[in-house]
Amino acid sequence: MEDRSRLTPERTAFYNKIDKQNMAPLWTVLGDLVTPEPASKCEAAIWHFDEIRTAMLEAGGLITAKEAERRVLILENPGLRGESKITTSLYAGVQLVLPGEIAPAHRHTQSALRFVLEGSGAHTAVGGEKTIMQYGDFVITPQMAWHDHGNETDAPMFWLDGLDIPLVSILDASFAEVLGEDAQAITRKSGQSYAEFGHNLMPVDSVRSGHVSPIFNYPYEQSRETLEAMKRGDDPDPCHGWKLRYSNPLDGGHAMPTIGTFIQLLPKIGTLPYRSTDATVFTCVEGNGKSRIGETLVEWGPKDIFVVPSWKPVVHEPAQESILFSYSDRPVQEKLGLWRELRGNS
Ligand code: GTQ
Repeated sequence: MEDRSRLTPERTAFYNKIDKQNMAPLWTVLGDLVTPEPASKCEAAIWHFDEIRTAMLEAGGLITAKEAERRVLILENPGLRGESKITTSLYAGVQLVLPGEIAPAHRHTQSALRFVLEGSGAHTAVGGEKTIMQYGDFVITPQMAWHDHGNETDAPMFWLDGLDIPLVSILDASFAEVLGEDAQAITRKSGQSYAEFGHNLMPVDSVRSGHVSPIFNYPYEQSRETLEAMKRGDDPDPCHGWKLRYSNPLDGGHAMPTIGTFIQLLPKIGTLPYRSTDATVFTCVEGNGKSRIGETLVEWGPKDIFVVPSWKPVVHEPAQESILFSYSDRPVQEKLGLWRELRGNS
């Protein structure tokens, strides 16, 4: 085994010769390509919101949302610097829209989620409908849907952006265009999608395509109420506490085709070790505590963002009952038959 990477003058000469023909030996790299378990460059890491917020307000003085198109600071995984990735397959950024600003309409094949971190009452428009955003709301921008963001309130609005940019990039499937106008035409009443699809009912002749949820704002108030109801009725799961998956009412699947989204209530007693192949981005919505991610300890409070790499065991130790929102590439791995989990210490 160990011998196969050893260089001899004959082997070196051979490798140099075939190198010019765009060929390379598999046996020197096989162990790095086909690993016995995930070997990711993605590292456990945390970003504290107060630091992000300070930097974002500084960015706010340097460039307008309109000039930037999207005024966002990318959260770059320390093991993947320069790649605009928070995990190997997903992107994260924090976006700031200041009072009176507009982030102009564009669309792209990448899907986006927003998770509101600060501010109340700014809007995003998707498919001709505006949704007003509040703390803890989970908002979807489906692929190729025109979207623009605006803030008519008198306070800055911050949200976490999660996109499948690296996934789309590896598939070479990126298409994007700008509308050429700041805001798209509004053709539907604000809240109409949620009214029609958010209550176990849907228009009888709805012809919406199934792969993305027609609900594009899952209000926090509702998610929180559901967590509380679950807590009243069920014991906590030892690894997750009380955990919900945001679902698509059309088929019960994930709300987005490429990004799985979750919200969980951690009991004060914390959780047992858990690992899964979907590297996961977390943000704390309420409470505070610590998480042990392999050898790394992260300490989080509201709006802090941390990342758990693929197959790294995670244990959550909240200081009090706490709520975490999270997202990962789980839907993709499930569709491909790749998703795995391991509960407990085994
Ligand atoms: O709001 O459309 O963080 O296109 C990165 C790319 C946000 C957006 C990002 C985007 C957007």
